[in-house]
Amino acid sequence: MLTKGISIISVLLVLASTLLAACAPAPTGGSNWLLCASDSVGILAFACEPTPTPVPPPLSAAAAPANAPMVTHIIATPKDLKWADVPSLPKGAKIAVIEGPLTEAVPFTVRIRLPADFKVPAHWHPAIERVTVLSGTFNVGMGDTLDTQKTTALSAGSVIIMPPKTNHFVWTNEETIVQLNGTGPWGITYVNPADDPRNQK
Ligand SMILES: [Cu+2]
Repeated sequence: MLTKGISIISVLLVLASTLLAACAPAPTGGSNWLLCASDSVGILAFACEPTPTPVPPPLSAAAAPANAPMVTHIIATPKDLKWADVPSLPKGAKIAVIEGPLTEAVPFTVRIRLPADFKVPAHWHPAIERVTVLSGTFNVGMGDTLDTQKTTALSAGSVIIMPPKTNHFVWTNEETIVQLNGTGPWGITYVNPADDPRNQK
């Protein structure tokens, strides 16, 4: 009888300590600790609120390690975007990375802002390029040489999707913002290497 009582108590102790261990306070705040404590006082079988995984810094190139499953949501308003120069595009273009990083085999979402009267010579990318025009006019054409007479004017709301290694070119006559979605690793190769701003140092 006594042995049975002790073994039941030890089982309960193990359960309680397991629950408390699972409810360790989140590094970002202690609110769920309180929630856990009240749960363990009440019904032991109740699981506590899962500890939120630390949020990887969004809008940052160091967001998540390669192939990591997405663990949290990303919300970005236009004022959250951090615009930076794009060494692989002619001077004047800016990029804001929302999801990435572009260098890894993970989904990415970036915004590209092109100034007015801007040209991107013929180039290709190693992965599918999905472009959504958010503002301005994105004039895009297919082929090996930039020809402003052979482009389609894509206004805000337009979409273009290109397979990997599709030679294409772009020009603008007004400031234009597009969103790129794809899966990295991303890159840009100019048909004519002399067009590559990275070669023009
Ligand atoms: Cu492109």
